[in-house]
Amino acid sequence: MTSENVQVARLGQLLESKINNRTAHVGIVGLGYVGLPLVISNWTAGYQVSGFDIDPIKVESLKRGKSYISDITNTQVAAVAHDRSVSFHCGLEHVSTCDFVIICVPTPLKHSTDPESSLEPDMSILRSAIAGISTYIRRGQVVIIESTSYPGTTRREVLPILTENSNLNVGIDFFVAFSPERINPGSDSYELKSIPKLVGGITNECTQLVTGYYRTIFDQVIKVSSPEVAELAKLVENSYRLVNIGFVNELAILCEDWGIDIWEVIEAADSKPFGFQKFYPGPGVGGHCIPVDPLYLSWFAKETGLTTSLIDRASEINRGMPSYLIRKINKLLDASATGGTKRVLIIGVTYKADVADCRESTAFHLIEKLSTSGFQVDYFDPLVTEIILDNGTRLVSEKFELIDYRTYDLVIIHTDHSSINYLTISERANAIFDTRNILRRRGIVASHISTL
Ligand code: SAJ
Repeated sequence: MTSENVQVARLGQLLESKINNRTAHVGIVGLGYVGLPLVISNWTAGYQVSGFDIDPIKVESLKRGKSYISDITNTQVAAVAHDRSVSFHCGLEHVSTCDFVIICVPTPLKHSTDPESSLEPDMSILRSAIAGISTYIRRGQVVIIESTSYPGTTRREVLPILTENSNLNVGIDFFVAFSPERINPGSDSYELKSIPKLVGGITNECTQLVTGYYRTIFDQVIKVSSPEVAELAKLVENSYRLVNIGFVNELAILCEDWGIDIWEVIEAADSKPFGFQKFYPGPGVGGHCIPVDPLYLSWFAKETGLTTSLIDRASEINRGMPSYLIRKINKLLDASATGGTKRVLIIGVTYKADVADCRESTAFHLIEKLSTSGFQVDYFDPLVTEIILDNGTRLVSEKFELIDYRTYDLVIIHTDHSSINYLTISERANAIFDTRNILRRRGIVASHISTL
């Protein structure tokens, strides 16, 4: 064996022993909906854990045992925060004491107030986090990227930053891999550890070490041949959803003209026991993943002189749904033409049912478009007490029991939270536009209720 191989073997053995006897020190950079559950998973597995976040409010909240993630309880955070083996930091200097450093920072799109404009990746947060840790990276460490990004990010964006200041050789002195997050917000059907974990290392040694580590956290770890495969697999998972949601949204618009019930069509197609997964039309696509990640793939294709016409068109259809809803709402209200300012009540403003998360929620685009069209807009959401629109307007949720439905020309169901009393709404509202078909799914059908 060459001296290099001996060195790698020794480093690998040292890390493997730290994994096996749980003496490894795991650093998690970015304590959001991905990083915070990982802090808890690593603590549960018995590791020493350091959490790092640039937001001092988050760090202080965690130190006080308080959660800011809807899927993580205060009890879970308190158990972790009061344990001597866990610490939370704003600065990154402690990274040098970690054996594993997992990067879970956001990779959003560049902000645009126009929901129908084309968007580009915003890599600034990831680049800044990597530059930050590169100061403290040392021999023998393992760096894992979990932040979603386009193929080649780990190899061509992250690795050069890590090596330029450290003179370390990847796969020899330190190890780097990509492993996509697969968090499922608001879902209790899949516990984090039960969701299979993909791992693609820069070298085989990188893949081996990271796989061995994740096997102490996740039930199933799947090795792939490169970081690019792991990066692209994540984008494929979410592009699959974006395209199929775009497909049913387009169908909903066509079925409106054809006078065919799209909801019945979907259930009929779903009677096929194989080769079909149902998606539902809606007010558009929100959340941190589905409207965002596929555009990293679309952008990467364009950067390489190629196109992803399906993703682009699906994204365009989904982003156009709020405008389509406005046209539909105008038709519904013209039908009940009464003078004066039209008042509408939005039910549910989060991006999907039963999560207190408004990121990329189409409710905001809908409210802004309604307001600029002269409507008086109120909202009710049991999980969100107030919202701030892009233009700075602050809205406070109505109290369900105090809503006077007679004063609204139209009630629009945007998010179908399961806790809402839809029967009360259906009995008291003058007219309802149910973009989720939740009323019919609850057996509530009436002439004053319309849907997509
Ligand atoms: N939506 C529709 N019609 C559908 C499904 C979703 O309009 O048939 C809308 C939702 O209302 C929401 C958006 O699309 O606004 C995204 O919904 P989602 O069900 O995909 O939920 P997310 O964004 O929380 O997606 C996450 C993803 N998880 C990861 O990326 C790690 C996704 O891969 C999961 O499949 C999804 O959770 C899930 O199944 O809950």
